[in-house]
Amino acid sequence: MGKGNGIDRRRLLTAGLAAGGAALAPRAVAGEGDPAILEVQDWTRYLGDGVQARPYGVPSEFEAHVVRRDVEWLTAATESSVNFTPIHELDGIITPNGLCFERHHAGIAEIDPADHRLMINGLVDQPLVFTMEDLKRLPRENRVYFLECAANSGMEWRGSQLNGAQYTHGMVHCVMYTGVPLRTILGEAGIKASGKWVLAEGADASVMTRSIPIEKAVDDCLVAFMMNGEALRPEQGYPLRLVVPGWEGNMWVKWLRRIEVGDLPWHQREETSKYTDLLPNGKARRFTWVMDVKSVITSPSPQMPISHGPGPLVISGLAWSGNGRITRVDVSLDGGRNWRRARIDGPSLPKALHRFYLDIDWDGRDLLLQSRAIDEDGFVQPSKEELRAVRGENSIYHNNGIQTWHVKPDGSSENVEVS
Ligand SMILES: Nc1nc2c(c(=O)[nH]1)N[C@H]1C(S)=C(S)[C@@H](COP(=O)(O)O)O[C@H]1N2
Ligand SMILES: [Mo]
Repeated sequence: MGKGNGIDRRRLLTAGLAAGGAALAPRAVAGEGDPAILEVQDWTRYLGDGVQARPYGVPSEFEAHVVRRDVEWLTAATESSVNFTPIHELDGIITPNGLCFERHHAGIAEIDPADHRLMINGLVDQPLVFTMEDLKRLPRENRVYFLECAANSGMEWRGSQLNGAQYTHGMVHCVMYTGVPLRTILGEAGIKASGKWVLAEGADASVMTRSIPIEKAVDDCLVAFMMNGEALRPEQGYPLRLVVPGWEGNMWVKWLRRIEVGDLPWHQREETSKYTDLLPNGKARRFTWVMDVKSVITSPSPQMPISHGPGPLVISGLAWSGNGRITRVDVSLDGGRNWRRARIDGPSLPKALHRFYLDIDWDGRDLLLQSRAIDEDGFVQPSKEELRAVRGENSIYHNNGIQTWHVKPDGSSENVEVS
C-alpha cells in the first residue's frame, strides 16, 4: 500500500512503538489451515432474516450470557431484592437499558401512564397534580448520570466475598435521562419560604419515601420519563422516576407519584432503620447522601479471565464520583506498591461513569490488579484498610474501598484483599 493515501504505514507503526504503545497483537498467517477463512460459511450461502423479523431488536444469541444476575442467598424473596449489572461484559460508559441492575423493595409496579399522576403538595402556594401529558409539555433536559445503590460492595466490608465485578460492583448503572428539572415543577407550585425539604414518594407497594434538602431538589434533580432515548423500563420506574445525581440510589424514587414540601426531614423508614452506617463508637451516620469517589477494574476480573496468554492486554475499568468528574485513575499491577496513570477514554461528564484503560504487555506472571480514582474535588479513593480505620467493620453502605483482583498465570482471577 505504501504511500497510497499519503500515509506512510511503516512510519505510523514506528511512531506507535516509539510512543510506548504496546506491541502489536500476534496474528496467524493469513488463511493457513483456518476453516473460518478457507470454507464458505453458512451465513454466506443463504438469505438472512428480512427487516421486521425483530420489531424490537435483541442482542445476538452469542451474547446470551450477558445478563443481569442475582445472588439467591442474599435475600429471602425476589420482590425485595437486587440483581447486578454485568459490568464485566460492558464497555464505554452507557449501560444498555435491559442490563441496568434492579433494586426493588416490593417488586415492579406495572403502571398505565394514563392512570399515573404526580402530586406536588405541602408548603407550596398552589398544590398541583400533573398527568404524564402535562409533564411532557414542560421544558426538558438530557443528562447522563450514574446511579449507585448505597449497598454496592456492601458484602465486601469485612473481607473479599463475591467472585466477580458484577457482584462486587454491579449495583451501578449509567444512562442518559430525559426529564423536567424538579426546580421547574416546584416553581409551578411555588415553594413557601418555610419549605426546606422535599419528600419523594413512590407508587409501588413499598411506597418508597426519602427526604431531600431543598437545595438539592432545585439544583440538579430531574423528574425523568425517558432513559437512553426511550421510555423508562418498568424495572426502572416507568412511567416516572426521580433522578438525584451523585446521591445514593435509594433517593432516586421510582414510579414517582408525589413530592411534598416540608420544613424538616420526615425520618422515614429508609432513613432510620436502613441506609445508616454504624460507626465504631456505636453511633450511626445518617443522611449520607453523596456516593464517594470509586472505581473497579472490570476486565480482567473473575468472570473475565484472560484467554489469550501473555502479550498485549487491555485492562479496562469504570470510575465515578458523586462530587463531579473523575480527573485521574491510577492502576497498580502489584497490589498498590507502584501505580501507573490509566487513560480515560470517552466523555468525562459530571456524576457519570468514566471508562479507563491501561494497555500493557503482560509477561504472564501473577498480577495484583487495583485501580484508584481521584475526582475533581481532590478526593482519592481509599484502600479498604483506610476505610475500615475510619468506619469500622459494621457498615454495609458506602464501601468505596480499592478492589484487588489476583490474576494468575493461567489467566483466571480471584477476588482478594492485600494488606
Ligand atoms: N419506589 C421505589 N423507588 C426506589 C426503590 C424501590 O424499591 N421503590 N428502590 C431504590 C433503591 S434502594 C435503589 S438502589 C434504586 C435502584 O434503581 P434501579 O432499580 O433503576 O437500578 O431505586 C430506588 N428507588
Ligand atoms: Mo439501594
